[in-house]
Order: sequence, then C-alpha cells, then structure tokens
Amino acid sequence: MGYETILFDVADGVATLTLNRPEKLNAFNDQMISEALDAFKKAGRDESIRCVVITGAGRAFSSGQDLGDFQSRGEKVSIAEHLRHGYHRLIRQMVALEKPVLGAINGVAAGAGCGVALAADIRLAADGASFMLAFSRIGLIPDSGVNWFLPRLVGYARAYEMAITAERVPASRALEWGMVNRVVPADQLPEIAAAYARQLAGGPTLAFGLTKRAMNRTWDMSLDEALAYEAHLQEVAGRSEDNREGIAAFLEKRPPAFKGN
Ligand code: LHQ
Repeated sequence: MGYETILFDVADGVATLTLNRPEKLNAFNDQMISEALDAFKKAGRDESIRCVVITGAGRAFSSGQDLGDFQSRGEKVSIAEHLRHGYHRLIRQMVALEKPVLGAINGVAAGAGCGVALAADIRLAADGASFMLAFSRIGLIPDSGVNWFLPRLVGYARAYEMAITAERVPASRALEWGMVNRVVPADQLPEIAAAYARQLAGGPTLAFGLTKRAMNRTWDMSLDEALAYEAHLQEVAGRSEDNREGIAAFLEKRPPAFKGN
C-alpha cells in the first residue's frame, strides 16, 4: 500500500509513522486512519521492526477528526459506526501490538488525536506540545479510548475537568500529571525519540511485548488472577533466547545482544 497521508519509514529496527496532513494539523480523514492502521499491521508482521514511533509532521501531533471531511457526509452518518470502523481498530491495533509504541508528541494533540497519543505506551513531548479534549467544544463526549486511558493516567477529576473545559494542557503540566514520560526541547524531539526508539529496538522484544500484554490484561484482575497470569507469561519469557542471552551476558560481565525472541 502506497501512503499519501502518512509517512512510514523503517530503519535500525524502528518504524516511524508520521501523520502527514500538516495543513490540517494532521486531522484524521478516513484515508489517514486506514493508512495508519495498515502501517501498524505491517509493524506487527515484520519481525525486523522492534519499536514503533508515532509523531506528526509540522506544528501539530494531530487535531483529531477532520471536521470538514466529517461534516461533508451529511446528517445521516453514524458517529458510532465511524468510530468502530476507524479509530477503534487503530487504537486496538496500537495496544495489541506486542512491541513498544513511542509517541513523539511534537505539538497539539486534540480530540481523537489525543486518544491516539494516549494509546501509545510511552510519550515524549516537545516543550511546546499540548493535549486538548476538544470534543465538548463541538458538543461531543471524549471518544477514541480517551475515557479509558485518561482517568487511568491522571485520575478522574483531572480527566473530567479536561473533558468539560476543553482547555489545552501544556506539556509541563502533562508531565506533572503523568500523561507524558518526558518533555524535551522541540527542536531535539526527533533525535531524542529516534535514539530512544533505537535503544528499545535493541531490547528483548518478546519480553517487552509480553510485559505490555501483562500490564494491559491484569489491570482489572484480582491479585490472584494477576499473579497466575504473569506466571504464565513469565514461563514463555523464560524460554526465550533473549532470556538465555541476558543471563549469559550478566555472568560474563558483557552487554547482552538481544535478538528480540
Ligand atoms: C482542521 C482541524 C480539524 C479540520 C485544525 N479538522 N481542519 C470522531 C468521530 C466523528 C465525529 C467527530 O469527532 C470525532 C472525534 C474528534 O476528534 S472530535 C474533535 C475534533 N477536533 C477538534 O474539534 C479540534 C479542532 N481544531 C482546533 O480546535 C484547533 O485547530 C487547535 C486548537 C487544534 C489548534 O488551533 P490553532 O493552532 O489556532 O490552529 P488553527 O485552528 O488555525 O488550524 C490550522 C488549520 O488547520 C486551519 O485551517 P486553515 O485553512 O484556516 O488554515 C484549521 O481549520 C485546520 N484544522 N483542526 N480537526
């Protein structure tokens, strides 16, 4: 599939997906959603890809749904159907991908763009970036996973306030609240994100993926269920080549050479 609304670049074990409609602040139209979905599928199938970076071209990460595009479809369109067919598949794909997904949040992440940013596993933000639940400004509720991700990250009161005020939360506050892992100078974000992603791509990818699965699935389990589930996944990780390599490297006092399996 040739892409027109995203860039997809693979190098050094890292796939970088750049949302690329900068004149619309990378608002999502159907084509962009389906191209991003295709790119994440590729990242899942290609074993040489061991980390994915998602970022935006220009001054925004993403302004969410392309409102002009959506309005042009007329009154009869079902938002629920649009969500199920598009954003839900993309967000599930990001969470189901058993490789680290690093959000390099270069600018404003609004509406569904905020949902996509929050679906990444780790977020690095440019110092000028911001998060905005723009939905209530147009009389909608948060969607694209925001109701699930955001209260878990920042707590209910902050999440609800962000939703009903639609205020822009700057990167510094997002850091204080735990929405982002790190804030870096805007002009250094691409290099810092790329270096971090390369480091992650050199890690024990199978264990990173199983950790993602463990943390996502145990969230609403009882402690007993969670202990049983992590023991089951640890059995798998414990049979990996990377586990053998990690132990050997430790005993031989050398850096490990993980292959990802
Ligand atoms: C845009 C957009 C945009 C089109 C900037 N669309 N053109 C799911 C399912 C179905 C229906 C509805 O929604 C959803 C989920 C959602 O995502 S709902 C939330 C949708 N997003 C918004 O409501 C955010 C709309 N954008 C904004 O509020 C502002 O653009 C922000 C605060 C993000 C940035 O403000 P500024 O930095 O002042 O930029 P700007 O507003 O001047 O935008 C630059 C251009 O981008 C401008 O076009 P123009 O031709 O005038 O230069 C905007 O019209 C265009 N643009 N967002 N979502």
